[in-house]
Amino acid sequence: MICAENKELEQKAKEIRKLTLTSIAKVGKGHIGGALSLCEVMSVLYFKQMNVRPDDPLWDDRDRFVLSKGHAGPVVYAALVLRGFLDPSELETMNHFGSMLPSHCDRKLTRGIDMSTGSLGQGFAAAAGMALGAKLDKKDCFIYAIIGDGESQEGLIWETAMLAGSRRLDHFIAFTDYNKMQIDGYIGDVNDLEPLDKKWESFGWHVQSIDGHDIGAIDFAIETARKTKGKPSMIILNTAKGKGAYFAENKLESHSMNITEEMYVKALAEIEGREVCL
Ligand SMILES: Cc1ncc(C[n+]2csc(CCOP(=O)(O)OP(=O)(O)O)c2C)c(N)n1
Repeated sequence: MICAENKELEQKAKEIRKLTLTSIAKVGKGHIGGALSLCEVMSVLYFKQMNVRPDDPLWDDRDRFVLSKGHAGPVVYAALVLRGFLDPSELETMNHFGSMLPSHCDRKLTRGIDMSTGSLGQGFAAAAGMALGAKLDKKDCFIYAIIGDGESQEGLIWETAMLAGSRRLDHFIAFTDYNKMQIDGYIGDVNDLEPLDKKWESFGWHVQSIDGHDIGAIDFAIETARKTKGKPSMIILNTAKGKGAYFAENKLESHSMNITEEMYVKALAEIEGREVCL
């Protein structure tokens, strides 16, 4: 039973990966690396854990989701399309002038987006505000947020960590996309975060560190976080930047790169498990 459910979520993650790759490849360039590292967590959130209503995206009691590393917007759009918030044809307009799907998330433009993000650190702070507001209103909803490891070099992340810990925001569940790379280098070379788990613990958070591409581990970690009382939760997702696309996986240059038709066709075939002759 549990295995069958995980298989379905793995399939959804694959669909999210394909749509993310396709939408960025159609534009010809974009932040592919930090989007592809998130396909599994987006699958578990949007197809199991999050209490949302595609036909009523502003429903007051919904769980909220904030992609604080807003440059990975395409992976959220892929999940929103598959979950029924957006029409698939809208993806074809992504990042074009006048599109409702800009490269970075914008809550005023896109159905299902709870916060505009792109200036690193700010989305996370806004998400903590949502969690505090929900607590004051005695609402039972959960607030989910994803931050990057490069983003974790921002001071605002740690101001927010301090606030959420001291206010014991136990309906605030955050993830760090720990792909060990940022825009211009390896995290360890630019400004090392280690020991990352101990840092979050010292700010009063419940911390779990897992394989960020393991659907079962992600699901179990969220279940554990939801049951944890009196502390916000940080789930450190150990991921590979560019996961699943041969030209991007674990490559520094995948942060934002050009994608040719040939690269796209080959990568899509690999994700689908097909042979391709070019
Ligand atoms: C406040 C701010 N400073 C700098 C940037 C430029 N910037 C965009 S993405 C990025 C690196 C982010 O790295 P990370 O959070 O690890 O994202 P990932 O590698 O997972 O895509 C930077 C510095 C920004 N968007 N906002």
